[in-house]
Amino acid sequence: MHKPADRIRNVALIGHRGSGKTSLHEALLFEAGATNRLGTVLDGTTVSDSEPDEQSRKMSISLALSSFEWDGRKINLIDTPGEPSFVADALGAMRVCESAVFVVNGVMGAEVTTRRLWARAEELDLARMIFVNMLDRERADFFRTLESLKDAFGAHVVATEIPIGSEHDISGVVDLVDMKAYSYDGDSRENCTEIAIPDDMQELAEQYRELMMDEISEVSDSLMERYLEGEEIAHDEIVEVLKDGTNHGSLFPVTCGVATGNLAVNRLLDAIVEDLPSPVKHGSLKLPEITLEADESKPLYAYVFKTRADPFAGRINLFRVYQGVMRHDSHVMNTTSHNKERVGQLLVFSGKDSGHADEFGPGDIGAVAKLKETRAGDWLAERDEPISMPQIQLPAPVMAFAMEAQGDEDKVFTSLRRLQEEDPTIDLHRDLETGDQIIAGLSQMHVEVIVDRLKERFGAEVTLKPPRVPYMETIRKPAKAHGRHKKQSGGRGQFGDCHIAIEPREPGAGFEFVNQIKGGVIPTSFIPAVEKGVVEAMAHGPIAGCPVKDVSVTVFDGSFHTVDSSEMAFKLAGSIAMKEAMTNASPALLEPIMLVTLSIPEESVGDVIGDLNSRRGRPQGMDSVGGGLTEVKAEVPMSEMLTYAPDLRSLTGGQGDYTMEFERYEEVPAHLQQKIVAEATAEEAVSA
Ligand SMILES: Nc1nc2c(ncn2[C@@H]2O[C@H](COP(=O)(O)OP(=O)(O)OP(=O)(O)O)[C@@H](O)[C@H]2O)c(=O)[nH]1
Ligand SMILES: [Mg+2]
Repeated sequence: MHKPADRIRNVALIGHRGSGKTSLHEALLFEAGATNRLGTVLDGTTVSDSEPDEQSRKMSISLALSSFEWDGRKINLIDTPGEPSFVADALGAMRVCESAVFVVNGVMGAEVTTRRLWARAEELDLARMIFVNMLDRERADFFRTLESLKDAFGAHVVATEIPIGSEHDISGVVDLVDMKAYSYDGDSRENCTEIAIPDDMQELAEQYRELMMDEISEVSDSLMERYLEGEEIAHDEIVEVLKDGTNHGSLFPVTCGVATGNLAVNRLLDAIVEDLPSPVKHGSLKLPEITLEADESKPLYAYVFKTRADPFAGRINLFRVYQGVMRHDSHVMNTTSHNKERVGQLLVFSGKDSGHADEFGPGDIGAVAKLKETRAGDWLAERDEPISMPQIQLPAPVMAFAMEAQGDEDKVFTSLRRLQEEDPTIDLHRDLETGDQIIAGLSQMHVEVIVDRLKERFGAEVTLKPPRVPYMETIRKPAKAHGRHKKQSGGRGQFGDCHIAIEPREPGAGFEFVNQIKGGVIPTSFIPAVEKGVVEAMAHGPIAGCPVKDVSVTVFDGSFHTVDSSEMAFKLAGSIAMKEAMTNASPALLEPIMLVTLSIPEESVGDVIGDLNSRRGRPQGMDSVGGGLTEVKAEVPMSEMLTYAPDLRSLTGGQGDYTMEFERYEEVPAHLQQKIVAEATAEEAVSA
């Protein structure tokens, strides 16, 4: 039997790198009785950082699902990585959950990844709660963190509890709904005792309860009136309105505690089942082709959101059932590959182990092993009918390395392709000019993790060459051009003729092709050929031969010949026109700018910033984060950061650490353009 949909909670743990998601996941499992000991990230003994590289790097790399029962509900809890290189998994998890618990470091407040992912959660319409973690740390401050959360996410962020004590002396929490206090002793499952609100906290608690009531009354007109008139509001009504506001994204309750100390984690568990929506409550999924309801009597539709490549167990696919029931020993259709798949064993992950399940009902999340042609992004359904999920926008893999396979090349490439199924932000391709095999990811670390996994899991090895900067080109003003391809040398001639107008688009808007041909001056069947020619010309910009982006191209006139016109001729005409148009459109060379986040000892801040300045870096702010460390953020062109790791090491006596991610493209300063053009031309000469 499966769990009824209204008894399910699908929850993603989201937040900045190192905010304590994995530790909280561990504590929630322990508290719910799904495990019997509290593993730690430091010892590499948590349930969700189960991969060897996650344990050695002390960070999450892939999402991890755990399913367990609490208070008669089934909670599917997904731990996600905070490191931006692995954001695909955080977004994948958010896509299939109704709600997210944002885990925030009580020293650092609302950090950059937390803010970014909050915006994505908003787009996906997720119910959200916040857990302010690490309150036992030096310089942690719940109230300052709360302010930073309100600054970042607005007034509807509302504390429903406040901590008792701070830093090393944190001992419990006051519940502002019930006005009850709880004290914690040790980290065992029975560590929580109800106590009287400490005298010296009475006033603070009253004050924060009032702030909470102000916000809660905002979302209910009937409650607002009585609240303003000074009427006592019944406890149940507060709870109901809080739940409703959270479900509809008009309230974001903030709770707090210490994940590694299992402090107040039991209360978060209660809040998850009580305040966060079930799949039924959250409503149906409206897709362009069909609306899916959490109804078990309707045909099955399940969405695969994660594929894991295991060298021994084969492929494991994680899916979310949106409608109907997924049964073991059954057959389903993959609506993308149009294959019939046999569903053998269904898997459920709970704590350290996985077990078998007979079926997963609507709203539930589960796993299946050994499907042949199914991977993340596919739908499994009863019938092979077209169905799509709105695409999640993923960052582009800009950090590209040429690589060389060591030993068995076939093994390297099949293994790489399997890792690519796990992570859609990896790009593998061959550089057509140099013939190099390229592997690209979101950061150097991202690519290194893939190369390590290749070796660890599949025993396949590659060496990386130094990365190359993916320069691009664009245009700054509109231009028109005429392209004509005509050949009449015996036999059948060739004739293609088109007029195009091009204009710049917003940065990041991409390529657009508009057909404004009237009266059939170019037959419709040849228009795609013109576009093809245009696209081919855009592969090599007029300045340095780099790909061209963010351009709108309109074909508005032309002519044809009934006998001599062909696709090839129109393609050439399109290409000729585009080359000329780009030259006249004030072309510009663009370089990728990276957002670099450094964590360095306070005493080396001056040296590091001086060095960043010499790399054309622009500091964006810094924060001291405790432990004698300062976090510095800066925007720096990628070309200046290719071999940064050893330099940072020597600037900081080995103490510094950094991550970087792609931010945007910017024009290369004029005085540097020449050098880049010269290098690009030299490279072309070598490979030619
Ligand atoms: N003092 C203290 N340390 C904590 C707490 N929660 C987590 N930590 C520590 O902080 C570090 C990061 O914790 P993780 O649980 O790995 O954080 P995460 O959010 O999963 O990190 P990523 O997966 O890299 O995004 C680890 O060393 C934890 O032991 C806490 O409440 N108090
Ligand atoms: Mg983690």
